[in-house]
Amino acid sequence: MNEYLKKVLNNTKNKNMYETEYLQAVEEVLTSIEPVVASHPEFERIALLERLIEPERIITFRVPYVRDNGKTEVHRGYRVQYNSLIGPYKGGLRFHPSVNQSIIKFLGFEQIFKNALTGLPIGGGKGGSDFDPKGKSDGEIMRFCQSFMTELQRHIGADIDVPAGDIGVGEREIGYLFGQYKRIRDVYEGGVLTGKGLSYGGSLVRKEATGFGLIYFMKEMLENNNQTLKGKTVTISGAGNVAIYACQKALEYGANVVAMSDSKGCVYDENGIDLELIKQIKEVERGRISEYLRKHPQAKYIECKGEDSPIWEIKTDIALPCATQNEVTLNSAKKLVANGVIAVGEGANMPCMKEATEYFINNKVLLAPAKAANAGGVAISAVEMSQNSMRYYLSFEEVDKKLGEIMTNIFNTCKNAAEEYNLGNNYSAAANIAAFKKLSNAMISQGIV
Ligand code: NDP
Ligand code: 2IT
Repeated sequence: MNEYLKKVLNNTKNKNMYETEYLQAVEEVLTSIEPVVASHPEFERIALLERLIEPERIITFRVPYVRDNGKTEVHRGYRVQYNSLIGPYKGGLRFHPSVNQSIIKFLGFEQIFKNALTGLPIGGGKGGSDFDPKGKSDGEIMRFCQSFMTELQRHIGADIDVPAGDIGVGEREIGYLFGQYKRIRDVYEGGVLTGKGLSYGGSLVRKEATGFGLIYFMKEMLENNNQTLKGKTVTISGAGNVAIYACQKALEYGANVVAMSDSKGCVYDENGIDLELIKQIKEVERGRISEYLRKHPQAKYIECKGEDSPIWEIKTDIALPCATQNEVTLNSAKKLVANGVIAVGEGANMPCMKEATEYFINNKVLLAPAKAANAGGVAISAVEMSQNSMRYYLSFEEVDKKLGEIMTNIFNTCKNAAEEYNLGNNYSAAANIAAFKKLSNAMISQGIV
């Protein structure tokens, strides 16, 4: 490895010794941008990498709220305002008990590159809390969101930092967060949050955007390699926002989705997944995916045990990890390859462990990297922001067309970088390089800040 890269990586490791997810994300990027860094020795003098890696600001705060039973719980809130080079900090909020500073920093770091790839004016940020929304009443969710926003509101704004959803944060939570922001700041500022409900400033297609975008990217990648989605078997982990709309678009293109999952287990339905039932269970009832069997008793439910998710043992042409980070282990990658997988599309952020990514690439599996393939969500968030600025709404068809164009552009950006740097089908490295080149140009133009 290039000496400067080695030095930066070692320093980052020493400074953030316990932040494993964060170090994983940084190492993955630093390793893949070597050809660019090696040809720009001047980067070292201006500490370009050190400045890109160090978040502009990390905010943590206390979030107390009262449970229905009268007891008070205290959680930790985070917002990492990572990088504002090319636009206001932009990225989701995650509510999940596993949330810690390492996870928010890894997500924020990835977001800078992803947002750069969209071609839209958005910087990178991420936030959230170790609060677990599961099993909480609407009242508890509302009080938690209000308490969270009471602190967060002083740090955000339509031209400063624009949060949105992620795991555990969907339209319901964004509604409560928006209401509290408006109440405290006494202003209607539509562009301060995205993923809003359609009745108060949300954009059509934002809900579907990440999942649809993933499939648009996958379609481009397959077609470029003389394949199509039609007739392909697909397995999708997760049954949340990304997974559901990836499933919907894959079905529209004639694929056969046979399995989906949640954090407790997966359902395998040879006859094809009944997506309307999944939506009913997950979006309406907020229940467990095992409920699927109440209507389709012939389907199989396989419980999650240990580190390897059972969904990756199912034979498939295309695997779409859409749940969470590091959900595809090397073992799982080996099973998928042994079963003949031809393509993997990362709907989640960093879903494949480092060794799994390498295994796919070495075995000629087409891998659609998260920073590129799941960028449709944040891209349509940016389109929501611009509609809010214009005080105007675009139609479903207009936004969907825009999404399709953005995903095609992102794919072409990756493909061109892969060609320029002789990376074959390693679109992961190509995405990192393309985003890094844009960011480093902006950094040089803006001086030492
Ligand atoms: P949701 O909360 O809507 O759904 C998450 C799904 O993944 C659920 O089915 C959940 O299971 C499962 N899951 C979550 N955490 C774990 C875990 N630790 N182990 C196993 N399963 C888990 O989130 P989203 O669909 O919005 O997000 C999914 C992924 O996509 C995340 O990585 C997110 O960062 C990424 N992403 C999201 C975007 C968006 O616009 N929402 C945009 C780009 C990326 P259960 O129901 O049991 O909790
Ligand atoms: O990871 C992501 O890109 C998101 N959770 C969406 C962020 C956004 O601002 O829409």
